[in-house]
Order: sequence, then structure tokens, then C-alpha cells
Amino acid sequence: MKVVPTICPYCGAGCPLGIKVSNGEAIGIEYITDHPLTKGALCPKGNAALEILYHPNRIRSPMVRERGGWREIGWDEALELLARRLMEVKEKHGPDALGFLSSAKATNEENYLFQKMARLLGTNNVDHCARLCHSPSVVGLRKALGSGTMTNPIPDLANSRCIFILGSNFAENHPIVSRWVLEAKDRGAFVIVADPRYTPTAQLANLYLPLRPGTNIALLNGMMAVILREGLADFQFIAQRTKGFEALRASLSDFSVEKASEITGLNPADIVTAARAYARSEASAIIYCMGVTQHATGTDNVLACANLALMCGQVGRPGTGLFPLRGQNNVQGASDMGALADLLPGYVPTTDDGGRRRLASLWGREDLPPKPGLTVVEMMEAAIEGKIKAMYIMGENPAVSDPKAGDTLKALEKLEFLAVQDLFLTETAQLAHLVLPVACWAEKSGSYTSTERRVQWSEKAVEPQGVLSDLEIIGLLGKKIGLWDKTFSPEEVLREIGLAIPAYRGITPERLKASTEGIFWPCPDQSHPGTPILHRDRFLTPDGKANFYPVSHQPPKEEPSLNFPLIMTTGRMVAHYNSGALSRNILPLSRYAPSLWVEINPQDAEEMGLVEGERVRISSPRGEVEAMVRISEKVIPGLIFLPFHFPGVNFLTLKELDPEARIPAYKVSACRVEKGGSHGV
Ligand SMILES: Nc1nc2c(c(=O)[nH]1)N[C@H]1C(S)=C(S)[C@@H](COP(=O)(O)OP(=O)(O)OC[C@H]3O[C@@H](n4cnc5c(=O)[nH]c(N)nc54)[C@H](O)[C@@H]3O)O[C@H]1N2
Ligand SMILES: Nc1nc2c(c(=O)[nH]1)N[C@H]1C(S)=C(S)[C@@H](COP(=O)(O)OP(=O)(O)OC[C@H]3O[C@@H](n4cnc5c(=O)[nH]c(N)nc54)[C@H](O)[C@@H]3O)O[C@H]1N2
Ligand code: SF4
Ligand SMILES: [Mo]
Repeated sequence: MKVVPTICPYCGAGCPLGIKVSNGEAIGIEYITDHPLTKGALCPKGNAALEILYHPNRIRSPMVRERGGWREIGWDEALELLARRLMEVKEKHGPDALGFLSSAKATNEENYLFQKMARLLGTNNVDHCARLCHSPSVVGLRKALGSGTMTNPIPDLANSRCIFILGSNFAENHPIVSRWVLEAKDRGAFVIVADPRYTPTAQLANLYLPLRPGTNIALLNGMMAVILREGLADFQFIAQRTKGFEALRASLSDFSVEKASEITGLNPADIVTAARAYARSEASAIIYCMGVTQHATGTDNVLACANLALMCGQVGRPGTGLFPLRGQNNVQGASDMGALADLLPGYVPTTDDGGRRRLASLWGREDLPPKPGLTVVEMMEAAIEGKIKAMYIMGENPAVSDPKAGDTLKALEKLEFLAVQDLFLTETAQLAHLVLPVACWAEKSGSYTSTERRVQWSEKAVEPQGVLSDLEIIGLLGKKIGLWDKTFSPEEVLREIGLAIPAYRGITPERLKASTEGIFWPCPDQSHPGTPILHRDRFLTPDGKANFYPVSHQPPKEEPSLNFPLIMTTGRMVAHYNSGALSRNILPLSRYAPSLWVEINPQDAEEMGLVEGERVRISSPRGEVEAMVRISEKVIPGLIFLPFHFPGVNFLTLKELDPEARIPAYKVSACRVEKGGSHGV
């Protein structure tokens, strides 16, 4: 028996997962006890991961859709078809009639090669789920600090004296983070949680702030008003390391705790307590996630978090910083690799002539397309309008996960050609003309970058059966199209990544394979140990100074009305994962919640005469879905919560986008709940 080191394929925490292999078969999990993040722990999803490997629903052969069903075809025929259809559309309608969705589940090498293929074909229409997730961090933190990533490693939270958590339910969604927050608490840290739901994370709080959904900026500005009034700002830090403070101060001059309380619904005294605790502690950290980013004001929300941290000098030291917890196992890496419509590898804007041409010359071209491409939701809109004719989707399930699903389905159905590359015949794959079955994480090698910027190598544990890896498929396809004349190993691609992205220059396959802990980027050369904490002496902005951007509260795009009197928010639960493709079929996970449920406050339930377990119909101006009632104090009156892991939820959500980051406002829509689903209890 041998133990093969891999990385958990679920969330962005990047926990190491050893696979015990005997006679070529995976027979169990080995806990990696010497890893500094996890010390061997895995959450329920990591523990269930091997179920994916031999799952009976895995697709094992390429398939084309023909009248009434699927026909299995060989790999050569499948790749020939894919190459031909993409090239036909390109020749007839131009490269921007093509749309590519890359995958935050795939390795760095796969994402790099996928976006390279799209760009060599002449389009920047390549994007992925970071757009639905932390695009406001990429935009907002880049403007404020020069980098959109987490500033400090997760175990460094143990050094915090105050941890301020906004819109993150890490106790369910990044469980390993809880260990370090609890460690800090044991050492005396004060923990504040701002979330409209009393989640398992909120239960860790010393101070819980149940703010109204969509009012983060009012809370943060209210805290900053207190800090300025009481002289708690770090004026030395502000003078030495930042720019734009006077504009921020002016913007806050007519704001107050009372106004913040009015907008957020919070007790003014609690806002004052939070402000004092955060500003006065020797080391304060901010953890934030989808409750901050998934709003039409997502970028402004992120900027408000950065303003607070900068005003108090709580960045660039152990125990401080901003922790935008990344979602998918490789969403940090997919973003670093340039699988984003407006950014090339290493976050070079497509419009930056110098940077773009440098990359073009590495790829043997004179230039690449400068015009930013369409983002995830925009591609679907363009498909409805007939501007995008063909899409190639690698490892995403937009039919379930994109907002306003009625439109997504219309878009996918209208395409002249849709190819989907996945482990399972997902809701999206069922709409495809061509389905390509793919190897899962344990059946391939490559590198992943966790939310901590920790780059780690995952080794192939077992041979794939009937399927190819994403890297093999893209390699063969590019060869057929004539983009390159060979296929590539993950090691070769990682070496090219080092040439394309300065922050990865020192990260080689050899170094990664030899290390259990991985390497934190930026790592500029092979003797560099990596950079766990960013912004220590200078920020990553061009002039080394951080920037304040004043922002003010704006009401959510949709508010309750007579017809739709409740606010609906959507999110996650520990035992399910995103669109459900990797949890609804996995029995050790799905048994916790086999079908869709909705959380309703007891007061609202009583008014509507609802009982626990009853089925109800939930509708918004865009659609409706049925769910089972869970009566719970977790949500405040007037608010309902739905996990989006089941098809149907996104028929209700809004497509309103943040103007800069283009993220949809998943976290607030208006809805109503009615008794009586069609199936009884
Ligand atoms: N078990 C599990 N783990 C996962 C995932 C999964 O599906 N399942 N998905 C992964 C991915 S891709 C991601 S992006 C992460 C997401 O991880 P999280 O961001 O933790 O997940 P969510 O449940 O979407 O949202 C977090 C919280 O935001 C709160 N919220 C809603 N509106 C507001 C608001 O206006 N202000 C504030 N302050 N809070 C608000 C919600 O009540 C919710 O508790 O999880 C990753 N990990
Ligand atoms: N209402 C609502 N909607 C949301 C959100 C929300 O909070 N509320 N959150 C949004 C967020 S943050 C995100 S990240 C998105 C997630 O949206 P998606 O990315 O669409 O969700 P997943 O279910 O993670 O889909 C990943 C797919 O990749 C496949 N896969 C796994 N491993 C591999 C691999 O190695 N190669 C390939 N080719 N495929 C693989 C899986 O089988 C699965 O079908 O959802 C968004 N949608
Ligand atoms: S916390 Fe995330 S990476 Fe760690 S075991 Fe759980 S799902 Fe996997
Ligand atoms: Mo995400």
C-alpha cells in the first residue's frame, strides 16, 4: 500500500488529503497530521471525497446528443467534432461568437492552458465562477491594497486579538478556519460576527450583529465614524502608508452611529462596542465572504472593509489583515491564471498594451485581443441575443448556479453548439450537444492555489477509467485546431506559468513535490521561501501606498413590496456543495438534506400558519420553487434563507450586477411564501 498526497477537491481551504492506494485502487484516506493548516483534520466533505472516484453516475465516454438520447462516441471523433464546431462558428461569426467557461475545480495548469486557448483563438470571452464569488475582492482590494487576495495565512488568525467576521459562515463553509478562530478565542481574542442569520459561525461570537441584508457599508461607515470621533484611528499608519484619507474623513463627516443603526437595524451601542474593539486591539483581522461580495454594491462593500482596516493600521502584521475566504478548491489559482474576461495571467489587464504584448511574445504571437471579454452572466445574455453562438464549459454547472435561471436555460438552449466537460451528466451537461467525461482530482496531477495563496501539488493516485484529464483534453483540442503541435504535461505547463506570472516565478514542480506545506505566492525566484504575509513594508500598488475610497450605503436593487413582502437570501450548508453536482449524489453528504428546505422565522411562520416540515411555494418576480419549511430563530423576521444546492433556487434570484466586478446580487431578492406545494409533506 502507498499513500498518495492530494488536495481536497471541495473548498478553497486547500486541506491536504492523503489517499491510500492498494493494487491501483483507492481504499481509504490518510490524514496528513504534519500540515500546518489542518494538522490532519478534514471536514465532512473532505471525508466523503473518495465517493466521487468510483461513483456509478460518473460519465465514462464522450457522448453526442441525438434525437431522443445520447450516443457514445470515441475520443478522436469527439475532439474532431469539438474542434470543427468551434472553428466553424469562429470563421462564420468571428472569435467573439465563442464563449468559454473555465473551472475553479481544475488545476492551475488546466486553467492556464484553457484561457490561453481562448485567447489564441482571438477572444477574451473566458471567465469562471470567481465572477460569482470574489470578483469584488479582485477589483476592490486591488484598488485599495494592490492585490485582491487574502493578506495573511489562516493559522495566523491565532495571533489576532480581535476578529471581525462579516458575511462568512466559515463554520460550515470553510470548517478548518474555525479551529484557528477558536484558538484565538482561547488566547483571549474578541470575536464579532455580522450576519443576518444566526449561523454556527455567529455562535462563536462574543458580539453578534444581526444586520439587515445589504447594509454592510452602513455598519462599516458607522464604525469608522465612531473611530474618528473617539480618536482611535492610527494616524501614523495613515500618514506613512496610505493616500486619500482626507476624502474619506470628509465623506464620513455627516454620518453617525444613529444613522448606521437606522439603516442596519442594529443597536447603536453594539456598533460602538464593535468599533472600539476592532480599533483598539493590537492585532485585528477581518474575515469576509459572500455576505459582503454577492451584492450589486459588492465592490463598494469590499472597499469599506479595506477602509476600516487601513484607518486602524490593521494590515501588514501578524494577526491583522483581510481574509476574503475564497470558495472553490482552485478559484484563487484560476484567477491567478487569467481565467477572467478582463485580466490575463498575473492580473494584467487585457487593455495593458505592454503587458499583453509581453505575454503574446511568450506565446509566439505578435499580439492578443485587447478588448475585455464578456463575463459569466454577460455571456449568457449575449447567447440570448444571438451574439454568442457556441460555448465550451469546463467544470461549471451554470444551469443551477447562475442567477435568474430562467434566462440561463434560455441562453444554453439557444446556442448552436454547447460542449460540457464534467465528471457527471449535470443539469448543464444535459443541455449540451457534446459531453466530454473528465478525470477527477485524484486521477490527475497538478497544482492548486488555496485561499491562503498557498500553492500545493496534488499527485495522481489512481488511473482514470475511460476518461481524460482536462489538461489532456485541452492539449489534444489545441493540437487539432493548430494552436500548438504537441500535448503538455502538468510540469511543463507550470514551468511556462513561471515565465508568464512573476509571482509564480520561483514555484517549480520540483519544489512543490518536495514540500508538504506548499509555497505562498508571491515567490519571485527559486531560492525565495514564499510570502505568507503581504503588505508588510509596502503595499502591492504601483507606488507602494494603500488607497482609501469613500463609499456610501445604497439600498439593495430589490426591496420587499406588497406582493413580495419577504427578503430572500441564499447561501450554503456544510453537507452540500454549490450546484449540488458534488453532493446531491454523495450519500454521506446528501442524507443530511435530501431536498430543498427554507428557513423561516417563527414569527413569520405563525403569521402564515406554517408548521415544521410543511411544503411551501416560494416565488419572486422571476420564478418559483417548492421547499420544505424549517422554522428557525436563525433568520430575523422578514427574512428567509434558501441553500442554493438544489435546482430551482436560482429561478428566483436577481441578475442585477455590480457595475465594476459584474457579480450578481445573489444575497437579496424580494419573495413571498405560500402554503401548499404540490407534493404534500
Ligand atoms: N459546505 C460548503 N462549503 C463551501 C461551499 C458550499 O457550497 N458548501 N462553497 C464554497 C464556495 S464556492 C464559496 S464562495 C464559499 C462561500 O462561503 P460563505 O460566504 O460563508 O457562504 P454563504 O452561505 O453563501 O454566505 C455567508 C453568509 O452571508 C450572510 N449574508 C447574506 N447577506 C448578508 C449581508 O448583507 N451582510 C452580511 N454581513 N452577511 C450577509 C448569509 O446569511 C450567510 O450566512 O464557501 C465554499 N465552501
Ligand atoms: N443563489 C446562489 N447562487 C450562487 C451562489 C450563491 O451564494 N447563491 N454562489 C455562487 C458561487 S460563489 C459560486 S463559486 C458558483 C459555483 O457554481 P459552479 O461552479 O457552477 O458550481 P459547482 O457545483 O461547484 O460546479 C462545478 C462542476 O465542476 C465539476 N468538476 C469537479 N471537478 C472537476 C474537474 O476536475 N474537471 C472538470 N472539468 N469538472 C469538474 C463538478 O462535477 C461540477 O459539475 O455558484 C454561484 N451561485
Ligand atoms: S475545509 Fe474545505 S478543503 Fe478542507 S476538508 Fe473541508 S471541504 Fe475540503
Ligand atoms: Mo464561490
